[in-house]
Amino acid sequence: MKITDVKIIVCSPGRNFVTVKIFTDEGLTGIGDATLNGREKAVVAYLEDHLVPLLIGKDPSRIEDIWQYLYKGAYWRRGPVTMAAIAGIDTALWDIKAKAANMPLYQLFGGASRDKLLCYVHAQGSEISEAVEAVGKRMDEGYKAIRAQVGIPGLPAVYGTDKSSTNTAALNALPNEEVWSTSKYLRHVPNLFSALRETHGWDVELLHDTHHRLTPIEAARLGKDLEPYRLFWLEDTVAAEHQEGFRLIRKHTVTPLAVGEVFNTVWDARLLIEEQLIDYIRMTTVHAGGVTSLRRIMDLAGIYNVRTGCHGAMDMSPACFATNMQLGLWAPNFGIQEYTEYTPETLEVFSHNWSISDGYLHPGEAIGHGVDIDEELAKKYPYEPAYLPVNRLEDGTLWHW
Ligand code: KDG
Ligand code: MG
Repeated sequence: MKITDVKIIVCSPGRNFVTVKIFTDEGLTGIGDATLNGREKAVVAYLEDHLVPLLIGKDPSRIEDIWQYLYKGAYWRRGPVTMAAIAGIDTALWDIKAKAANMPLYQLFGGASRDKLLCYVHAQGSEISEAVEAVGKRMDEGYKAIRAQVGIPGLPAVYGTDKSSTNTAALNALPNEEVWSTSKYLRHVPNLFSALRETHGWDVELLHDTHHRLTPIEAARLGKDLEPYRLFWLEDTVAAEHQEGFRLIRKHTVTPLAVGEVFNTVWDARLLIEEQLIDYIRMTTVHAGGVTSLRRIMDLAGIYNVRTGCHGAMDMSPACFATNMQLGLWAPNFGIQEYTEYTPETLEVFSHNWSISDGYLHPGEAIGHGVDIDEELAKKYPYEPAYLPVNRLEDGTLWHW
């Protein structure tokens, strides 16, 4: 088999998505997600100018060699643009390999380790009472694990509490500016989880995302303050360029820690995993360089009792989400999969095979990873410039968003 063509398809059926579609001389095609929110066109240029020309005529079954060629052969390794581009190609190649074998992708990894995947959904409110009600609604829908976020008194809407800033195709051609105060946040968040346990009891798993805003000692404080409420995980407490910072957090709290949605290679997580400084690794197919590398990272994590919890926000396409699920079905150390609903338009453009019931994801038995793109329909939703927000402290200092 030979690769005859590679198309890069950009569409915005709710969010911008970059999709790699690989064609072969035997008629098999595969798709992969290469979306990098807010930097989509940088990935498109990297793919079109530098990677696609290298692929024409190559044997698509030699996935490992192609991955190594694209990673090592560039000389300039790592980074979100590079790794998202490699991921798009790698995922499409795995899709083709599974189709050639006439199997769902998870079978190529060694088969299923479980029947269904526990997932978590989001619930939020501008005030505690609203967030408590939102969590209750999610429980009524059958979800067993829920990420809860709440507005902070004295601050305008913060991350995860205002749908308009994070959850729709971000509406500004330039980034929104939000305001942040760590001390106000640290004082308020434990009240949310106290109210949640008081109202909803202990039979629901609760998660929380700090979105990289704390220092290690502040994260240690938050982890300690949340201990009485037994969270499933506390996510992204600190910006993790400084992996050693987690040693300090770990020393002070038994609240389980999750991190990694912005990581690109195993090198971003090696120390965290090997020293067992985290409990869940959040790396996801598209931003971690595809199936070839994420599978290795998951295996490394498993050796050190770190479980998976792939980033599953709606700013990665259904091709990424479905591939995460294929890996999740296999991974012996699967933990949980984030699930945020796609727009109906997205699900029309990307045909899919998964279903959800009673708080679990069912990846389905479609051949390949199970997602395809309707190219004609995709043309109806052209790219829209959109940025994630930025954050400033109350005195104007630029902070982590
Ligand atoms: O593009 C950034 C989003 O995917 C991110 O803000 C969502 O933190 C997130 C999460 O945990 O889903
Ligand atoms: Mg997050």
